[in-house]
Amino acid sequence: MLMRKVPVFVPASPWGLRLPQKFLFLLFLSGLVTLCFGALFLLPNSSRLKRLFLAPRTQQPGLEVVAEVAGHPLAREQESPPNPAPAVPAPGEDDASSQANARRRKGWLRRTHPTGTREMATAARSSGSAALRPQEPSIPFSFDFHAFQSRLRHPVQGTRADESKEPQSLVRAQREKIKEMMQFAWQSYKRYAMGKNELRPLTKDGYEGSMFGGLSGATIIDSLDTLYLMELQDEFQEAKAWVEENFHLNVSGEASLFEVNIRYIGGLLSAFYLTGEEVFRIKAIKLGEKLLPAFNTPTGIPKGVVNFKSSSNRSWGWAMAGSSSILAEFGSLHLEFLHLTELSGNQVFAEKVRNIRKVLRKIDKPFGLYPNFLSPVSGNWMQHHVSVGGLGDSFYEYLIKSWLMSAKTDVEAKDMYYEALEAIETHLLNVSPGGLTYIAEWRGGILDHKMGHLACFSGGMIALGAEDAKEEKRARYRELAAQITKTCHESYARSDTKLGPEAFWFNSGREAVATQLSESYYILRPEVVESYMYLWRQTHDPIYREWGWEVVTALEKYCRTEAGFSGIQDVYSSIPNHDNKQQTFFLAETLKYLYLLFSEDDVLSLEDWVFNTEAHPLPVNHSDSPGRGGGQL
Ligand code: DMJ
Repeated sequence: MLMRKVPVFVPASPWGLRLPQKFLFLLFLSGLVTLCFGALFLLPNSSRLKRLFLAPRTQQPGLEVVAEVAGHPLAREQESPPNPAPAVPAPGEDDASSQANARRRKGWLRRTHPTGTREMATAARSSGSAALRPQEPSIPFSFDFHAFQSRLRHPVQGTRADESKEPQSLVRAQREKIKEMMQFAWQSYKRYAMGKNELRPLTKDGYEGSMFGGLSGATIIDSLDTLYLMELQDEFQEAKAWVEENFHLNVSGEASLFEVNIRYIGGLLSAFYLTGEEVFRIKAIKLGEKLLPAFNTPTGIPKGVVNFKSSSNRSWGWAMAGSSSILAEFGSLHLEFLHLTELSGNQVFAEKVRNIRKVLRKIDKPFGLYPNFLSPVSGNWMQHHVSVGGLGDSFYEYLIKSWLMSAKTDVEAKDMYYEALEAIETHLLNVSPGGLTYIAEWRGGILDHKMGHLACFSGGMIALGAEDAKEEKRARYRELAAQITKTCHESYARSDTKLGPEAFWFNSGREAVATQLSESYYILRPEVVESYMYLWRQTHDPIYREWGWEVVTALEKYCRTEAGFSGIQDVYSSIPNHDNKQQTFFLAETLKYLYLLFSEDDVLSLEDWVFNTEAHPLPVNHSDSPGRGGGQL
């Protein structure tokens, strides 16, 4: 019996069966641990697990975003990276920050070359510049920025002229002067109004206005691509840092669908396509989503105003007593909305604008013309006022540009454009007794013999569309574009300041001049220089650069103030009465088009880009290029 009482914890012998069992068990356990840990690094979509196990600062800032930009599946589900990029310090800050700034600048330069996307990604990673703010959720997408950039046919900033051969060339000096104007406009805005929508240069303060529903920084977002294009690196970084740190979308006012789309969404989309910086893509899409309630109408034709707080909509009170949507407003969404779908994978944006097209296609057009007021409830025209100036203008522009942006596959847009142009030619086009060609306004068959400054974009539009017209019309459209642009130049040349009035008439022997003070103002608008730019690219006739330079000279003389550029109240008075406003489109459009007028044709080549109506370049869908990934455009 005693013999049976062996203590259980004493091995029968040191080399008995229990020890090898233990050894094997330990071996198995350690193998299991190694396998699990290794899996963290080997399995796809493991970034969340990594974050659990690795201290945030051991990850490279922005790495996942860069992977996402390159279409890497690893990043699809990632949340915002833990270390957002620091804001760029203002010039004159301490040494450490200027070194960081210099590093960022270097990265920026490398990112400008479209074929150097690998370098761009590296630069974005090393500067942390693609990082999002922690509260900004990522939006999964499969857009391959690398493939997109490799499809561009020209470098964004053009091939470099050999400047050593022509160091003092006139055109280069002119371009530099325009760049200096942009720098001055930006610095003035930054100094007195940073973060506000616009600068008031006389009172040296900022102005918010009521068009943007509480969104801020309209000048910043409208300026991003111009700063980038002009290689104003420090200024571009300042603008980008503001977007990263301070551009908040949780606002609750009433906004103009049109203005938010063309300025904010257009500006953010361009900034994304030029740089690949994720922050611009995310904010463009998020803002696009905030605009969608405008489309909640029986026809799907959006109303002009959207309430960001209640997600309700309404028409402008002045639009047929609040009953109408405006042709130029709902007709100028197509380019941006297709790109929102392209960059988000969300079909809703494309569906909204395709529906607008469908409604317009179906509805009867008086004499083939498109009136400016349409009921979003019944889908009927509310008044027969037709104009290629205000209220109508960019609707026509977006038809021809939709055709071009689709790499000439959107035949419906093309047909609609040429049919509309035929009708305009037949019913609105006139030649004055003095031989000036102009496009009048049409009110149920009666003509107003006037052109608005806004209508002067049409010279450029007709030039842009001339090449794809029926063969027998091509020369005619080229000539028409040149004639209209000449008339718009006359409206400048006939004023004391050599700047053009808001509207000019062809009546009783007075031609291309405003007839009352209320139409004599100039608010830094771009349409005339926009046409000079397109006509220059089409003809290379030096007259367009001469005319463009006249505008530069006049802007310097009459619109430049101590603290920025300002509009003037009367172009017929050589003693300027400033309106105290530096409009955002002066930086987005007027200065950009002037700069392009004095640049080579392959800078933002028209083979690669279409400009939205706020001059923000959006890429053409080169579907014939290898690597094209079934886009929406
Ligand atoms: C810009 O905001 C756009 O060009 C728009 O289409 C019409 N007008 C202004 C500039 O004049």
